[in-house]
Amino acid sequence: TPRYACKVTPKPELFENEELSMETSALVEDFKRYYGVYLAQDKGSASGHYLFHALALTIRDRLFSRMKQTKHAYAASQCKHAYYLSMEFLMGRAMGNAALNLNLNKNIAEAMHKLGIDFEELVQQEHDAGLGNGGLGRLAACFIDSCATLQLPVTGYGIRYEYGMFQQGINNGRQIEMPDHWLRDGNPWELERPEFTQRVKFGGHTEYQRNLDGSLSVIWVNTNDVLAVPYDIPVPGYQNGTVNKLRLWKSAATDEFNLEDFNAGSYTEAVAAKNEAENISMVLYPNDASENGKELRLRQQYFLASASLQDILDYWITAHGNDFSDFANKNCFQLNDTHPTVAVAELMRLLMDEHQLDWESAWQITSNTMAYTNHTLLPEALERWPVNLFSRLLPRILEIIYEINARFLSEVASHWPGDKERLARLSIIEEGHQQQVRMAHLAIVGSFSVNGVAALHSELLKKGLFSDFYALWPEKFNNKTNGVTQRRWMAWCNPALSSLISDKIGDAWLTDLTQLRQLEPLATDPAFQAQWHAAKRANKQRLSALVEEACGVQFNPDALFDIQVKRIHEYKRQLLNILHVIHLYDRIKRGDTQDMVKRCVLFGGKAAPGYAMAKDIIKLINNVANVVNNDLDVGDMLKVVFLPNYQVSAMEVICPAADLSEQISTAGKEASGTGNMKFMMNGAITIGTLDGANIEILEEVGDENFFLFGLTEQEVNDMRHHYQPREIIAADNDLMRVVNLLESGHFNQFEPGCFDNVINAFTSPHDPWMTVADFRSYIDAQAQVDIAYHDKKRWLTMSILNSANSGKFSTDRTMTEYNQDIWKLPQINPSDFASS
Ligand code: 4GP
Repeated sequence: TPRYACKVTPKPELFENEELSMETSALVEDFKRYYGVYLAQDKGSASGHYLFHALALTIRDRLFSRMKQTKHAYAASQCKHAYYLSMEFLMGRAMGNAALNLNLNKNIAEAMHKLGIDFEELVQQEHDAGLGNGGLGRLAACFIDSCATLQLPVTGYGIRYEYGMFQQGINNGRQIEMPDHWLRDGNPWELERPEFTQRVKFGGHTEYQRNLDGSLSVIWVNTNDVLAVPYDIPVPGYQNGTVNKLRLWKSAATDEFNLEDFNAGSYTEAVAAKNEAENISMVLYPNDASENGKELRLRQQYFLASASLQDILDYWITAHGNDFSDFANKNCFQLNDTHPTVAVAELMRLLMDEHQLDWESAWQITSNTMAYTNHTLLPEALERWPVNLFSRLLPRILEIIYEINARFLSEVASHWPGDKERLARLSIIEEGHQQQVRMAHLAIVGSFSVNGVAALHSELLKKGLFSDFYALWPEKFNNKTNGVTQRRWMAWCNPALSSLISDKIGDAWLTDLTQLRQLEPLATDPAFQAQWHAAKRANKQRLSALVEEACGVQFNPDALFDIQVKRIHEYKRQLLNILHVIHLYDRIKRGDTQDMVKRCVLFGGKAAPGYAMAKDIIKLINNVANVVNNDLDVGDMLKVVFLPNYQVSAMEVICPAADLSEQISTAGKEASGTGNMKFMMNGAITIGTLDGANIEILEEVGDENFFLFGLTEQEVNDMRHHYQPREIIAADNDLMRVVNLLESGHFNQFEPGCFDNVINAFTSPHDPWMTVADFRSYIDAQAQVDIAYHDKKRWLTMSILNSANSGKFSTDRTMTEYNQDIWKLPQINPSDFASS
């Protein structure tokens, strides 16, 4: 799999003959010490691995010293703190971002140059931290970046998976999965904190115990405990002295061996049994927006919730003893989807069983500190756990969930007397041949805030999925439209465009993205357009080089770069995109190329290993690409690639180079999208449906700067009942030709039948994604794209206006809203607190 390159500015030539500043000299000295002493290397060896580590350790010192100061400031101010609990943090690479946020970019490039080393190459040595699947995990990473930049006391809690998201290879057009042992070469950014190790219980049973005062308390006994060892990763704010913390838990076995085995002389077997404990943090489940119904996954969820809450309570107790009266005023937990929701019951357990609070006080605290974010409406992603699994793995937690449910249902019954059906619909426990715990219900009942991730999505939650809860507690529901951090997604990954922008409007946009609006008057300025075009073209060349290296296909930087990168999922409709590609191919073969522009179409994304249809779609894309790219009639009118192993560092090269951003999900299915925002910021124009945050992008940029097509969410639902794709195909000659090509086996001449499943799916009246219904309007919108791209000036105006109007989509705005409406944290500047 290729390593994705990302350019670093400024170029070393700038520093010839300059005196080294103090900062740069210190970097040189530290680097030499790490390289020569700590890593014991000499000049001759110069392996990239050691050079990278020496620089990482040099930077890390500067991060950790600020992290200490930040921690001290939070403690001294006794301020409220929020915790972002998430099973995924898709961080990507850290070095470039750290250099930028510490304002050391220039000094490091200079120091490395002095030593004859290329900073850019070192940056590319770093392995992506792929501890997430896609949108939800990358969002968490952008959130903590913005919180640090806003100087908000927020800590991330997650799992330190030994194996992150798998590495994707392509073999004969099909996805193959390879393990991602990202820690193999060591992770210089983390610091192990064994002194904060926690114990997490599993299994066993509960017993009642009479206390000295005659009251009863519950003890959870005979458990198989697992240790949770924390590793801290610094999260630097943008040039502001704040460095927050991401704490990731690794599981470890306790030293208690199975004594029977041990005494029977089975020492080795007893030691080997420790594996079960260590497995908990072994691997990230590679499914996005779909069910992970395995026991190990529930273990992971409880492991994260329990270790994190115990850690936070320990910290509280150090300062306040067993007095929890102010706890809810000083702490807030944001649950990233239902994955960490078992925290609701776990906090109850800890407060009651470990710290002797009564139910009412514990519930007061829990229900005033938990807040839940939903990230998808797809029914297959709604987590449910079998009651019998829960009772075997977490018996005490299940008892508490039952009690929460009983109290909740009595509230429902008094609100809607006699409404048995509603009671069944709302219950945390789903009845049926196998009882299940509905995690979303537990999350809503236990939280004071419930939010969706874009305006449409939050409305659909209220109208559909959670309508009964909305009727009961309308005040809990709110929207927080997603964003992305412009530090990584513009400043770092697109230096060409960023320096052009900063030259014109200054660099305040780095912490206030709405400043980009100042570019609006320049949108039609010919000189500015020429510079914009030059920056975009350089980025397109950079991507072309990557494509050539990874796929052996040449992208012409003057062609339209048409890009769809995201997880492969039927609702995202990569299929619709490839149908358009086939249509273009068919037109070229017919000689109908009037008004057609040269296009380079790039797909990228991983399919969940068990998702057969998504894997077939990857195969189809590759087969079509193979035919198109090797057809002499097509030439460079059309090129198609599937770029393997799409990941954060790949997007850093891709989004600055995009002209057209494909956001073409079936309306009502994409909760928000965040790739759409990265593309917009970097001056790509969206072709998209009225779905998720596309709607808000369209609002910001105006319909003359957006290619809109497709059914609305309402229309999709109305049409469902009388959907006849075969009739639509028969009535549309272009579509008919596309389907004929597919059915005739044109793209699978030596693999007969290999696309039957795909063809059957999209031609079925039951196709939930209604691909055929949107074909005509998509093709027409694409024709408009061609017309616009022919007119270079018009296209550049649109491109500049997209970037200029992307201010809303910074996570700085998103986090400010979470803070104002949910967390209510003060901003803390570490330099206001003397450090010790
Ligand atoms: C994703 C949604 O599919 C995407 O629309 C959204 O932008 C992102 O969350 C962040 O909110 N959902 C998931 C998931 O990744 O696993 O449910």
